Amino acid sequence: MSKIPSISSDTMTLTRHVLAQQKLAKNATGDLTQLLTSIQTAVKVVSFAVRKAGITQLFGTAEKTNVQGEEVKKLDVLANDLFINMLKSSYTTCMMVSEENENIIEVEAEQSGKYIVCFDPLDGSSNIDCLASIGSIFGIYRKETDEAPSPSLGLQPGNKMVAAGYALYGSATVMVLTTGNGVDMFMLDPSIGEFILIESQMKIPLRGKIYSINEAYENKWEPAIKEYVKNKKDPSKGKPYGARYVGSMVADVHRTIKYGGIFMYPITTDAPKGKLRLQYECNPMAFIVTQAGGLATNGKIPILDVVPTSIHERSPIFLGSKEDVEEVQALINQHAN
Ligand code: AHM
Ligand code: MG
Repeated sequence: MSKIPSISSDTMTLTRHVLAQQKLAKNATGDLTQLLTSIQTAVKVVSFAVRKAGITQLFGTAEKTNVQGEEVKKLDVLANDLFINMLKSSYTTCMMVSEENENIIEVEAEQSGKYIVCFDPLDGSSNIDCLASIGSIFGIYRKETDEAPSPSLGLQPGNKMVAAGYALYGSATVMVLTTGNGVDMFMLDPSIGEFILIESQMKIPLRGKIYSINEAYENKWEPAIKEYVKNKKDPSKGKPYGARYVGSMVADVHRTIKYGGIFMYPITTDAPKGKLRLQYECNPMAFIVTQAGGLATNGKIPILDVVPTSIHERSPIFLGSKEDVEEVQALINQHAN
């Protein structure tokens, strides 16, 4: 008689996990659970589309039009539409800020809710065509007043976030999430289409052995960053670090959380404010890393304390293991004095 493979009958799914947390929170209405469910749906479809795009490219089965005869959407446009449509129809969101939209996205009154969501629907898009890892990033804020949606409502500092997460479309699809009570990781099980809890209360090592920065810009860095990276390669300053840089923030930050070390995107002479965006790249990652016991700074103050002045504002960022971030910060301070 053939045996049924062992299947858990008590799997901790992402939705179940969020529901359990909601039960613990005072005055919870279930809206955040609903919101996160809508993001999960967007992420599942993006994950499917990313895998399909890979196969399409490898086997040359590109369809130029879909069944309705419409042009097949580019992945980043598709991901953006998915996030917007799923969030709108969750009845939990009043306003969105997306990397793909110059202006805020307002939700009509009938569908509006109390949350503001800032997201980068498909980060690392230059990696799509070579099949390297890409991701989605999001940060969730509460609308604290009765004001109508406006860009100024999207200018809350990161320390006001109620939840943040990212999805990594790598060799598997994972979602890493915090609602302010630590960080948990869920892996998409394609056989049941559910995110399953695989690591609870993730903790970033106190110190790592890897630095992650685009070293091609060395000539454009400030002296403190040059010195820091030089030190990391100098055997007389301790065991040299390894270097890793995917060029996809989600992949680089995920590795940093798992293995420890530091991820840096400092200012350069070409990008005097840094490259990465505060509201939907730096802040959600800073919240997650901080919740995992690490640090995230812009080189002056914690990223989460920066008060944004525009929705697409850029910021330099140094994040990762506590001791590694403290070390680069100490050098930056030393050079500033
Ligand atoms: P994108 O939002 O246009 O994809 O750019 C963001 C990406 C990050 O994922 C990554 O950390 C960074 O840009 C890499 O930039 P660079 O190629 O300058 O090193
Ligand atoms: Mg991006």
